Amino acid sequence: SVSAESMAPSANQDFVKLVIPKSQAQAERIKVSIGNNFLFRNLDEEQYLDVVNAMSEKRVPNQTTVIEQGGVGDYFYVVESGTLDCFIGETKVTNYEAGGSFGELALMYNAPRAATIITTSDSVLWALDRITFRTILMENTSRKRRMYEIFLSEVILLKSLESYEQHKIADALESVYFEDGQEVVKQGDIGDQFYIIESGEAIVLKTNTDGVQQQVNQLERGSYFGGKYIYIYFYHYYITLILKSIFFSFFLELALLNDSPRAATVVAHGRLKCATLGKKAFTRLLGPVLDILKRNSENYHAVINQQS
Ligand code: 1OR
Repeated sequence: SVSAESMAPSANQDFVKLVIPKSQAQAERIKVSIGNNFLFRNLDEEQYLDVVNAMSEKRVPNQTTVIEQGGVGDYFYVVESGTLDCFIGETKVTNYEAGGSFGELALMYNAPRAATIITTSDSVLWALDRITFRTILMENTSRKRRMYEIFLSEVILLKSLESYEQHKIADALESVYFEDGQEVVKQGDIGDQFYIIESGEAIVLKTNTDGVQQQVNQLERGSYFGGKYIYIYFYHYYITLILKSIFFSFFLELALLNDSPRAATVVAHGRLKCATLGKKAFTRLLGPVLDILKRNSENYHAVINQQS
């Protein structure tokens, strides 16, 4: 059964809250499913409750089309369990698993569905209706995407990405601030954050085996670090151009995906603002991006040239 209650009179829209009754167990499962999803960050208690109330559970067998490209947007979906593939035309562009979400674009822009989404195993989804999505989740999402849009299109590593892929990264970013002299990452620490400089400068310091600390690089807006030391590999003088082009993909891969301690210290030089990404999101979002970059050799050279 579905009931509806009017929203507080203070709101100047005719938003009628949708309340689909749920068991404690269902509410708990929703909490887990959206726990790692960036679109649900920063909701206050009431908004969170409104979202949970409005969600409906959809059990979808394997090989079911959940969204059809060109169709009308009705729901936004969060994956509780199962797996799905996303196709644009005949081409598979991405896939989803527990914690993932899709179907926001048609709701945000009143546009036809941009892709087809099909289950590749029996799945449990939570569907959020268009009105609740627009009323509660959209503002934050589009604000963040707008805020980072220009910035991400300037970051050399991310330049060649489709704007939708940049938007997914924007969803996951958080801004952090550092004062002059403050350490952002420390050599030897095991860290799990990746940083892109939004404004300000940072200095990269490396302590050699004799214990002498030296400045090895200076970073500015658009530079990135903490993704396991991309710059170390490019910066080192003994990596010749030839070596670079042969081993570039290896270095990049290694730089992004290994788990070694921080290879250098990065210190704020003046006030520093960074956009940061946790390791899980980093690997999930930028791991696949590597494949795209690898296919794009022009961009490879751009990256190499910028770093050397
Ligand atoms: P929607 O409401 O349009 C289809 O319904 C959903 O597929 C869409 O929202 C997104 O949530 C999801 N471009 C557009 N939509 C995508 C893409 C995508 N990937 C997933 N969806 N890509 C850009 C291709 C030029 C693929 C990026 C990897």
